Amino acid sequence: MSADGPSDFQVMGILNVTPDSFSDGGRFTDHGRAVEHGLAMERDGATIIDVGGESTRPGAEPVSERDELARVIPVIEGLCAAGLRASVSIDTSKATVARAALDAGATLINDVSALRGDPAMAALVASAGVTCVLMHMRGEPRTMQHDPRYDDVVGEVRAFLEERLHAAVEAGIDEERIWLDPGIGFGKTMEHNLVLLRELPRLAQLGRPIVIGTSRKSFLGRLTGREFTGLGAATVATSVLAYERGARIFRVHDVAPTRDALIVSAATVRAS
Ligand code: PMM
Repeated sequence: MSADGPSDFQVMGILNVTPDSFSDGGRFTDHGRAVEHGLAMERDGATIIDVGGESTRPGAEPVSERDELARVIPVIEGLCAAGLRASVSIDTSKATVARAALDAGATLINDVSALRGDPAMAALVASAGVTCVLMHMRGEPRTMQHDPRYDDVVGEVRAFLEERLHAAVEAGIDEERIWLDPGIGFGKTMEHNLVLLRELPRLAQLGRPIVIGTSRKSFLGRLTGREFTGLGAATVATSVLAYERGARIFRVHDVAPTRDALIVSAATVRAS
């Protein structure tokens, strides 16, 4: 990816095909435009395109399987037909949607419920032999931001991810194919998000690649006083800090600046 060889991080470009996501809702409900945007993110340096058809923003209502399939499958097919070389990830908690996405060309399952949302998901990931992201979430999107509390947010998130990692391995998923994500903004206050970012090394100690998704999230808006479209620099700042603290996969809307910042960060960390 960088001019001087392969990098040790990946940028996952967000492609939400939903009317109401955190910050880009409604922009890519047209399938052709969604495919174009996915290809543009690849040109900008994304090595993974994360396609999602169910909004998980705070307060979001669940989406039917039929609607979710109708949103994401044509986009995955379109990306693959257009010759995308980046991996396609499906952001879903439903095994039927994940199955159809794999058939359409996806090779990664991003499950914000960490295999708890659908009893068939773990067996699907195990039998398909694909990589999965297991994310921490307190509660469910509809209610998760109603006064979230922890005694020790880092310890509790770490214990949760460790438990889900063991459950996934028990279910037959190859440990080498599991990535972990603290779920920034999922049942967490601004302070919880900031402490989790600062203490990421404690999650990296679990020995699996750490995925981080801060992109345009509302705590950055609160800190900077900006609307979500003006949160590119704030997102880059958290990504650089998270890289330095052990995160390796960055789920973002603004791919090019994140890629550039991470290339410079990686080179700086490696410099001798
Ligand atoms: N955030 C959102 C959706 N999916 N998946 C992972 N693994 N990590 C995240 O932080 C995450 C996610 C919500 O953000 P969006 O509505 O901007 O996509």
